[in-house]
Amino acid sequence: MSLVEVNFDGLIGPSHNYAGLSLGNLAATRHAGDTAHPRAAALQGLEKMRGNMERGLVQGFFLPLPRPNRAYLDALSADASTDRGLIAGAWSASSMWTANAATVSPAPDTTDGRCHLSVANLVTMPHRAHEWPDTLRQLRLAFADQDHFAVHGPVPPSFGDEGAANHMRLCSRHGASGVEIFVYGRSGGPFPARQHEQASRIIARRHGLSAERAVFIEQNPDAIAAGAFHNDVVAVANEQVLFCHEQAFAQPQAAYDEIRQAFPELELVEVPASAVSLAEAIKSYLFNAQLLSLPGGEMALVIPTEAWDSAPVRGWLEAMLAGNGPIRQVIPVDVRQSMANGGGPACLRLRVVADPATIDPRFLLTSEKADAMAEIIATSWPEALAPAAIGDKEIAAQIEQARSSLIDTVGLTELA
Ligand code: SUG
Repeated sequence: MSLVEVNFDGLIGPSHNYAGLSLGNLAATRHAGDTAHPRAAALQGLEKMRGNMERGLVQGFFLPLPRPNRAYLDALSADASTDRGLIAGAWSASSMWTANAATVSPAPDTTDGRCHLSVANLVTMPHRAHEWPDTLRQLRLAFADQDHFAVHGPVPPSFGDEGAANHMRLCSRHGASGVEIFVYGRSGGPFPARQHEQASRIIARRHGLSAERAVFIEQNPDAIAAGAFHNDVVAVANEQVLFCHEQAFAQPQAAYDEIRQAFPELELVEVPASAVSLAEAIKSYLFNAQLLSLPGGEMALVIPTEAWDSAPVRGWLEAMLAGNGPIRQVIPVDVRQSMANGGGPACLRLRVVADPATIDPRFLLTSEKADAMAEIIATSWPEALAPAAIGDKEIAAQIEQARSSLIDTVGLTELA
């Protein structure tokens, strides 16, 4: 059996919009009220997937969840007088950010030798707290093979869990056993701390990670206050490399020491605030990058174009590439529609280390499937969606029809 990293990107749904629902997510707040472009958004996301597939990596995807979420609207007893924010929450396409779908512990790390996935409860933000039941349905389909996978329900509330966005894994290579780093926040700052320490500890226990394989680190409260609402806005890891901002963790030196004790091969690539300020790191989303091991063995950093366009970030990246560090390539991608809601290349993907043959093939991308999806998106995703249109019956019907065409195309009729 050959274990490889498979990135599951969330296909950006036809209801993608800018409602400004996420307090503490500065990009989303800045773009609140803008007209969104769901078609362009989905095509941008699909191009990112296609790019990684063409680099020789196995690429998976998850479908957009049913939106508007009619059961949720019913539960809210929503009517014409209902708060616009609640209605927008039922329309949210936020499941596109699959780094928040689940936390994944690959088989080599767990006591029972299976890959464990826990769906994230996302309890902190109302518009995201109703994602998990439909996300869980997809996880249970994609990873139905119980010889290889164990799919868990959410951590009980009120311990907030936002999934892989607050989890990193260090290993010599993806198929080898690793050390998992759980990053949590403490409440008390101006913005919510979305990942509760107890949620992280519950996940480590239920996934069967032994004490030496799990490290718990507090996120820097200043980073949360500056807009790093998830750890993956200021840090990313791949194999032996941890790439992070010097202000990512509450006590950086103690954090590095603890990580190094659990994983002595650690290669730390730390960006100093003197080169890229915390504010610039968060604005440019330098760290919300996919740090990938390419089939040839090189490591590449897939960054948003916003990061490449930032003078201090570009300066730092060029110096890094000229040096002899472990990251040998930088690949900018255009995911501007998602970025405007605070979702960069890393937010859009969930990493699962597994043998692709054990995954339901309907969730794996091929170039034929990508072409067929692009066709559906180009013909049925709304070209534009303004906040005033949220709640409109005809647009709701168009969005539902668009999703159902996609379901037919990929043959995932269980999700209809
Ligand atoms: O939860 N934005 C998402 C962005 C999630 C990014 N994910 C990672 N960092 N892994 C969030 O804040 C904006 C929705 C709105 O305002 O309509 C939103 O939900």
